[in-house]
Amino acid sequence: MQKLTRLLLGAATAALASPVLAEDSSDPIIIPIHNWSSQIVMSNVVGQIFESMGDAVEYVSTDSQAVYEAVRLGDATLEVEVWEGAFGKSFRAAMEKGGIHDVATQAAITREDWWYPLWTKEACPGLPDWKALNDCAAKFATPETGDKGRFLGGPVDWLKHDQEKVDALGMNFVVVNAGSAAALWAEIAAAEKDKTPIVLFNWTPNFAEAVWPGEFVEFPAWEEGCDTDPAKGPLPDKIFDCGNPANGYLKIAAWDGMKDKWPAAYATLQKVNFTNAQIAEMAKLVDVDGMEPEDAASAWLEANEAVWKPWTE
Ligand code: TMO
Repeated sequence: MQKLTRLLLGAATAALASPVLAEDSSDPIIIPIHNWSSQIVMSNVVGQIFESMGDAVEYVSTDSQAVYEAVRLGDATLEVEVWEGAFGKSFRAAMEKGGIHDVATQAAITREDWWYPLWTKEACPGLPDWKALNDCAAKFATPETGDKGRFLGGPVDWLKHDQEKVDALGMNFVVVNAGSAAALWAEIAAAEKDKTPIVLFNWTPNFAEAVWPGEFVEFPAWEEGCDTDPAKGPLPDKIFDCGNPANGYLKIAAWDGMKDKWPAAYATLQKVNFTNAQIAEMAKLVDVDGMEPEDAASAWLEANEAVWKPWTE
């Protein structure tokens, strides 16, 4: 009897000394999906990792700017790809209101900006300098843009402020927004046939860099506040007189309530960390190999257990 009491006391003390994490809620973790492939595949990768831990997951198509407000309110649980260039501003604004926080910075270094496939340089030898691009604007003219050059921007929700940049720098370009990421790739592929010069929005990490060697246009370097403070950037009375960050972050964001509602999933999310090469590969599985994002995620997980299994421990 004394022995049993001692055992029970011992067990109780051990339980007190190492508090057991509460179990994850059985409610689904809501993962938002956007309109470029790496984000969709990475969301499925993280979602399938959570499912392997016994959590329920639901994917919801969400506008890539509005998502920060959705996460802040707990309507979505997390965001796996916070690109500094496109979403830094919306993320900061949501954090200031409260309810969303910065979980981790991934290893990947990101860049999003005007870009051209290398054959374009033959028509415009001063590239990548933006002034040289501007001098060649007529080479990028289309029936739609008259004697000005066409810049093919991404879908509008990526909010790249290309028109503001054209206005601030006085460029001879017209901004035309593509309806989807797939439309960007179709335009590069079409231009490739007869090596037509083309300048469009692109980013890294992405599959495109392995398919079409190319370069980013070098605008005046980004500095903090260039998008809000006329004094920042080379022109004293303009905002957006600069490029996007050339060494941008890729962060993970989460709803503040996630760590209490799904503590195990949250602990894993804190360890999720992808490199440029891994993210480019995720995009390739869909955009080059034609896989469905869900299957691409399963294939990636199967081939990379050594990478992600430790995140669940
Ligand atoms: C937001 N994106 C990565 C497509 O530039």
